[in-house]
Amino acid sequence: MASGEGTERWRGDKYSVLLPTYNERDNLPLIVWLLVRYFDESGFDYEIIIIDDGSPDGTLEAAKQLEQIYGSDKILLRPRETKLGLGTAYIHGIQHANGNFVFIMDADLSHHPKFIPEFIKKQKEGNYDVVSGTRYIGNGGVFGWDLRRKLIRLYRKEVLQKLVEKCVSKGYVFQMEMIIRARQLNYSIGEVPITFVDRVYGESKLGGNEIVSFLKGLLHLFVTT
Ligand SMILES: Nc1nc2c(ncn2[C@@H]2O[C@H](COP(=O)(O)OP(=O)(O)OP(=O)(O)O)[C@@H](O)[C@H]2O)c(=O)[nH]1
Ligand SMILES: *[C@@H]1O[C@H](CO)[C@@H](O)[C@H](O)[C@H]1NC(C)=O
Repeated sequence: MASGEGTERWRGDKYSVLLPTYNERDNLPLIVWLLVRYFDESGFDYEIIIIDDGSPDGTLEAAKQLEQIYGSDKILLRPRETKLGLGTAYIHGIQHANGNFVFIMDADLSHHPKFIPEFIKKQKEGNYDVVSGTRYIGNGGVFGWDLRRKLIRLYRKEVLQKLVEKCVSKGYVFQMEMIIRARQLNYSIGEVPITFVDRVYGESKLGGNEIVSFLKGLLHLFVTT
């Protein structure tokens, strides 16, 4: 976690989190609450860009409530009319990103925002272009990327822009293609070892304490807004 001094040193960096959503009404408040919590603790400047593609479950309405709660400087809604796919959702999101760094993660709670500060720390350690979550740390220069799984990633914005232009795949293959192309283009890539569990609500990802804390946080919001 950044100390006051560290925060001072890195003033000027801003992190845009891209959250593409399709039918994530139930997950979105929790993921946003966790993101806000970890960013606020670490003291880094951030914004969360929600790209909803006309979800029939009312995700956008939930997102509007979150914008009310956390402020339109923190929660940016950049919806589209129809489901146009994950790849173009990222392109759309980047166009609206004010940060010089961009986090990509799913809103479906398959990624835990608690790793965010570690990604930021790792990026600064090696001045990396990309930081990727990895299940194993390779030795002897062998990268331990787990290509079968979707991961949180942190990109320099201009690097992400170049990569998305080059990628042709759809869906979550797109996320794999991005890291493969990053490697081909010789971008520097840092790794953060992350513990893997399927979903936040799964066996061990989000502990009971965190759920309780989330519910308390929600209650507090209802009382104070
Ligand atoms: N904006 C937008 N978000 C999407 C779309 N498809 C999936 N998402 C979101 O992207 C994240 C990854 O979801 P997945 O369901 O794994 O999407 P996918 O990787 O395209 O895989 P499938 O949809 O299962 O084929 C989640 O936060 C989804 O809500 C889309 O077409 N548009
Ligand atoms: C990346 O580095 C390798 C090895 O140094 C080199 O052969 C290759 O041309 C480089 N690729 C690009 C796109 O610069």
